Amino acid sequence: MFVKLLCATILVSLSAACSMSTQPASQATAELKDKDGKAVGIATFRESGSGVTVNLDVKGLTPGLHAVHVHAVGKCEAPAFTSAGGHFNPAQKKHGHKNAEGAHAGDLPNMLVAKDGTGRFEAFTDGMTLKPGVTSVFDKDGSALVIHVGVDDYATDPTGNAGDRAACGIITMAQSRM
Ligand SMILES: [Cu+2]
Repeated sequence: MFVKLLCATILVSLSAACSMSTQPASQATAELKDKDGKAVGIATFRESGSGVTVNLDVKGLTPGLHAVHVHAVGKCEAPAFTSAGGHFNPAQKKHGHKNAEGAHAGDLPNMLVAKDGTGRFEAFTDGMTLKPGVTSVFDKDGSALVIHVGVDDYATDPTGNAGDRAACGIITMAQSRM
């Protein structure tokens, strides 16, 4: 019985490896950590024909509204996370959905964190892709999901006046699930 189970496990891993090498990514994740290196949640990215749906599930953050962006570099060096660069902006636009010259591809809606420090979020964007291309988050230096201490005003270029960076996670291709 044990041997049979083991074989099944190996088969599953092999088929996952095979499909990864032949299919473009349709799903990605980012493990979010705060400035102390504590895990504070996960971001999931799912690509469909028309865009990418971003889901966040977080804990241990301060209650209230927080800006959420995809930043241009897949590097999260605590405590300031400035290593993640500015907002992901392959189209060279200005910041914010209320900005006439906006928005950055990485601009996402604010997320509400409840009194207990948890928050959930779902947003859809057609500004970025997971598959290769000019708007792919998997460009040469990768990309990161950043949650800010403050609120995005959706207008102030280039940051949305969202304050320091509270959490950061490198966007990583997920193993495809069959
Ligand atoms: Cu940001």
